[in-house]
Amino acid sequence: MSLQDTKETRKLIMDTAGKIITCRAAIAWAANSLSIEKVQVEPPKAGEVRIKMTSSGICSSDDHLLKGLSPVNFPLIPGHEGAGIVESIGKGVRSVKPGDKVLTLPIPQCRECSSCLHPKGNFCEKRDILPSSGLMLDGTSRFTCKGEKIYHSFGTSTFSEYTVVHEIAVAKIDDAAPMDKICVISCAVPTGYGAAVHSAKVTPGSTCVIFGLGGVGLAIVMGCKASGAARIIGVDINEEKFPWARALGVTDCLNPQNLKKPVQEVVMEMTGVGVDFAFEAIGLPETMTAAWDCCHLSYGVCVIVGWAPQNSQLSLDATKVITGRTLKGVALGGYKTRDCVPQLVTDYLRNKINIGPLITHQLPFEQLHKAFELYHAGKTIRCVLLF
Ligand code: PAD
Ligand code: ZN
Repeated sequence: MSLQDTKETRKLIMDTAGKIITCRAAIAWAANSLSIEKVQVEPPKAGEVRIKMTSSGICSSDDHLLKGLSPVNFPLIPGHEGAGIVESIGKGVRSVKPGDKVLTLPIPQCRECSSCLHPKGNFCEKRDILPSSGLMLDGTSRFTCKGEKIYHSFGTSTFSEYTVVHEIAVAKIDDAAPMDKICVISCAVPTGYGAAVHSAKVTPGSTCVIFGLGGVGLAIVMGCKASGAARIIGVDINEEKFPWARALGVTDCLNPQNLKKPVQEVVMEMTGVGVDFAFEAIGLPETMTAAWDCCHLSYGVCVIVGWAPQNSQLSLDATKVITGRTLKGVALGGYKTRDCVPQLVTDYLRNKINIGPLITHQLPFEQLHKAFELYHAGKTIRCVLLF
């Protein structure tokens, strides 16, 4: 059955609205223990939306939780980079209706909290990361398996045929969006492209360095290129990423493991003065420090995108903090998600952003383990699971 088929979708909505749905979902019973199970998904409560998923990307942040690198409650359903069709809505939901194409938002936009009300803030206080409860805002879960409560993750849990998400974490998107690919505009694209274009505001003619050439790092490359950067240096220990990176505009590729000096010294030598913009898209304190050390002392901007493990600390040379460089972190590109993500979809449909190169693999959901094997072997940029 094709989910793009509106008639089938309508039938499905009529059959299931208001009922508990039994469907397949991936459950992480503990760290490093993932299996596909039959789960029960409750109907949405007030302010919630139940979504029939069509696709979900595998992001390093899912892997981060699955490895137990941040505290979460298990068992949980992972996944946050999702696209789907609204199956039913709870009381009071106005921004979407059954049949709408939507993206899930790992950072919601409640439009009421201090972050949402501030012109520059996007780290909504109603998110469920840092810290994570794994529960909906009313303190309960919508998933059970074999009679046991299953926790949500990122407030999205997209590795499930059906999920329940708060209305504030759903973006209605253009009807023309291809539902087997568009999921990457739920996380990788806003995160990376936005880090360059919206957060760092990369300038024409500038020099940039990007640490980590995965889905997020390559979306940063796309943002740097679109902003007119003249030189884009890509750093990764996996040289299989280099051809993809070059195709998107990386001018110089460096593998730190093959260098005789620390990568930041090599970047300094290559540029003479340091880079205008440095990005870290790996999630390790040592590469964050290296990115900072690549920046021009007086006007370089270092943007941290990678998610470091719990309790890790950054250590910087304190004497060189006063020189004028900027260090900043950014989540989801700094975008106010419900306002901006639908526009990114429209920009893609108008050929202003190309998401094609980020999606190297698409696999049916039941091949989840193969998808993770490919990801861990460094063979994928984004592998998209299809439901
Ligand atoms: P990915 O695993 O696809 O890519 C990471 C890349 O880094 C891979 O190509 C690795 O080979 C490379 N790498 C690993 N270790 C090193 C090293 N020591 N030196 C150089 N290269 C290395 O991940 P991703 O692109 O999905 O995500 C990247 C990070 O961004 C990750 O930490 C993730 O949790 C974070 C993230 N942040 C946000 C946000 O909003 N800030 C959103 C989504 C993802
Ligand atoms: Zn993500």
